[in-house]
Amino acid sequence: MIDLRSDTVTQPSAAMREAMAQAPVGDDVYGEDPTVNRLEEMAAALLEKEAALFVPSGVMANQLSIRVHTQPGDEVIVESTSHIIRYEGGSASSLSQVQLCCVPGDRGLLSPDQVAAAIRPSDVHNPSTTLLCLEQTHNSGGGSVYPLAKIEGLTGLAQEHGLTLHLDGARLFNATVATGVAAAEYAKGFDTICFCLSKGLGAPVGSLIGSTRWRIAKLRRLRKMFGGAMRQAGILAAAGVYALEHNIPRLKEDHDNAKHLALLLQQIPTVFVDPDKVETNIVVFEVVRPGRSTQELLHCFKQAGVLLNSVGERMFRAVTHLDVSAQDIEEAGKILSNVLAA
Ligand code: TLP
Repeated sequence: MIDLRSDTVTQPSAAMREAMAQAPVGDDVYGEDPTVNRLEEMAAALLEKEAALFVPSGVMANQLSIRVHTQPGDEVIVESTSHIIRYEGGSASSLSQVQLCCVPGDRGLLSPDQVAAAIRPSDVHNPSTTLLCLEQTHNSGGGSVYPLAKIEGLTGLAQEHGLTLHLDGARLFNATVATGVAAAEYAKGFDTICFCLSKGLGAPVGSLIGSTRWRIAKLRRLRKMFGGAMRQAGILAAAGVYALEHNIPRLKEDHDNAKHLALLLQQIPTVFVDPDKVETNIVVFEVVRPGRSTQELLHCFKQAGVLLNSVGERMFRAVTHLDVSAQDIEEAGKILSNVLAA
């Protein structure tokens, strides 16, 4: 089975498991886990932030960040198809009691004009717009990369209006590898920035949030409150240390594989895809063949040996990752072509 549902499906390698088995550990709630401390220091250094916090998931990283920046009743600007609005179970409204102002972007990317129009004027009737959240790379946008200049425009605008800024950088390193821009450059204007270890970097668990020392202290308390403080978490953090040391540059292979898959898909008459828009490891494509439902198509692909996710009516997402080789991509292209010709 060629599993292209997500880069979250990656298995920890033998070397990563070995690093986990050997990790020195302690009780992280007491701040005594040397491997967690090491991972947090590595993340802070990569992001050039004062400190970082290890949390169990990307959703928790986003939700803790929203909580730390807002008061109940505030409004948070997000892109309409962002992970925060689509895939986090409505948690911003239940855990932080904020409302989300959804602005539709171009492949997930917002412009400063759009954000400026969404910021509420100060008026007793209006919610206070206090936070802008961006996503790098943009998942539903098809792995699109926010150019640094655009980020700088948005962070500058938000700062002028007194907004705080959070970056959901679940796939931040896909952006750094695609563009050559350092993670710290992208991180600069953000008050909090998170990235995931459990996607293309191949670790089984975990995300990191980078910020100032005082905000990380607040986030640490909130993490406890949200039930995300862990004990001998070094066993998990060791996988993260390994991932940061070994698995960043190889993301380029995933990007090459995604581009190649898009080129193969483009040759199928019933598929619409633009390979020029594939910048990182996500390929979103449309099947324009009427007659079979999205679920039926997913089932047929699976029967033939390829797992995909749907992201809309006859819209599919294929994500490349470290457990998928160039040969698997050739094979997947053939399988999808045969299924759609049948
Ligand atoms: N994305 C998952 C699903 O939840 C959709 C995937 O398969 O792509 N931010 C972004 C941009 C993400 O893509 C994800 C996961 C998260 C946050 C949440 O990370 P986890 O799953 O660790 O909570």
